[in-house]
Amino acid sequence: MQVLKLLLLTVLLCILLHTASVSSSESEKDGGFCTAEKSTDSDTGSSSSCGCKASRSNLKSNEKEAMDASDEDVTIETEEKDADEGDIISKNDDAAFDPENFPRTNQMLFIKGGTFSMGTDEPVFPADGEMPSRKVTVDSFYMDEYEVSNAEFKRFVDETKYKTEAEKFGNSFVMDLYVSEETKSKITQMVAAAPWWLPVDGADWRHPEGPDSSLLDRMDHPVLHVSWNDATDYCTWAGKRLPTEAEFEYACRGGKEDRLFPWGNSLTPKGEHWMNIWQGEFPSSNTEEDGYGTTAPVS
Ligand SMILES: [Ca+2]
Repeated sequence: MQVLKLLLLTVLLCILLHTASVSSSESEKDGGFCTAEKSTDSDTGSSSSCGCKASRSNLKSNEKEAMDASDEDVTIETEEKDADEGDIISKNDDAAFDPENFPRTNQMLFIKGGTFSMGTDEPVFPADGEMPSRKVTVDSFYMDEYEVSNAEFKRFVDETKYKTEAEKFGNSFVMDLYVSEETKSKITQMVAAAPWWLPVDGADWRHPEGPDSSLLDRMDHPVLHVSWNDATDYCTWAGKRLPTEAEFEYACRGGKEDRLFPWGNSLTPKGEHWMNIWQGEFPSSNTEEDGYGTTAPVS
């Protein structure tokens, strides 16, 4: 049951992150990972930009740091590219990827509440259960501008010593196209309904494709292998909460009605890729025409 549960949560997170990537190209109200209620912070006499009742008293200062850091160049030590695989993994697990080297990505945007058409009468995949289209009203809220990066998640783990459910279970599901042959050779089980998701021992947020993978050059990519429980605990630490499905969809739509994407209905406006999805034959071949085979940087 734990394996099945993790599979479902992994798929759910991929969908959420994918949707967030869609919206991050152009929308000012793009999706994120955490959200917070609109508040005037009257208790503190201040008005933080996120408005949330932060459990971390330094949230406001952190956000200022984020704004200050946003103009700084991101520096990744390139010499690590020359290290051998084992060395890379050990460095990855240590302080070599100090999140202080990365700009904060916990900025929030205010999204004014309203009524919108949620779902669709013309679903691409009816099994997703997104039909019919119905009117839904949401209150104003704040939402993270970016998905939670590996660097941001590492701050949480470093501070709380948190263990994700994938780490506790000892495995998670990975797309077979991105699993090494050595790792594949150790897999003895598959899920008949989705054989491209392989249960990989040792796959977790630090090792997205299994024990022989690392976060090298991906600290600014969205964290993976995070369950709903993990995400909820992260948000609590950050003084926020997860968005509801309605809030998330409302934000991702960017104020548009009856549009497939925040910018309109064209998959590739001006012949350009404005979002990171799969190109090629799913699930056997990804041509990566949009520049990314898996995740893309969150900002
Ligand atoms: Ca892609």
